[in-house]
Amino acid sequence: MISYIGIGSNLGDSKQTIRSALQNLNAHSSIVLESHSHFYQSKPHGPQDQPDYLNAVAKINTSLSPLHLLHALQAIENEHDRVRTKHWGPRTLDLDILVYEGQTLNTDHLTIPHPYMRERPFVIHPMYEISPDFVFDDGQSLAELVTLSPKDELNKLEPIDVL
Ligand code: ROI
Repeated sequence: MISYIGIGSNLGDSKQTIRSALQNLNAHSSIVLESHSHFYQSKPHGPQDQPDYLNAVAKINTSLSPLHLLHALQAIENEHDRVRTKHWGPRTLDLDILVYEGQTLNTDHLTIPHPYMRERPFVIHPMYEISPDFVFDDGQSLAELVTLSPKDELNKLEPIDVL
């Protein structure tokens, strides 16, 4: 199944952390990394009293169920010594399931599609870069969201070798 993963970091060496997280995804026996976006630097959404973020989006192919995928992502977060002191506070690594092919889910642990993704430029623009034709199950296209979403908040970094 195709799934898109949002990746964020704003503590430590974020570029190295995201690069390593992409490698961890690809190294998982039930995950194939299909593609990933450039890395984008952005101001924090929500609480402003934290460092700028580095964000990227990965497209994966996986045989894991959404819940098993969530657990695999949490294991990768933990490998990166994720410290999370407060809700919406700074973190070394954040991996979010954005969408999972053919699934809508609304549980305490997991909501798919990700409830805030459509209003977040740091998700919309990187995802559009790798899947410009993507359309949500309700018919809204990523292309339309991109026209509504300010891109000037994002600073696209030079490509780096990941794999
Ligand atoms: N802001 C940005 N720019 N990038 C993120 O990944 C991010 N993640 C979050 C909050 C705190 C909402 N803000 C963010 O969880």
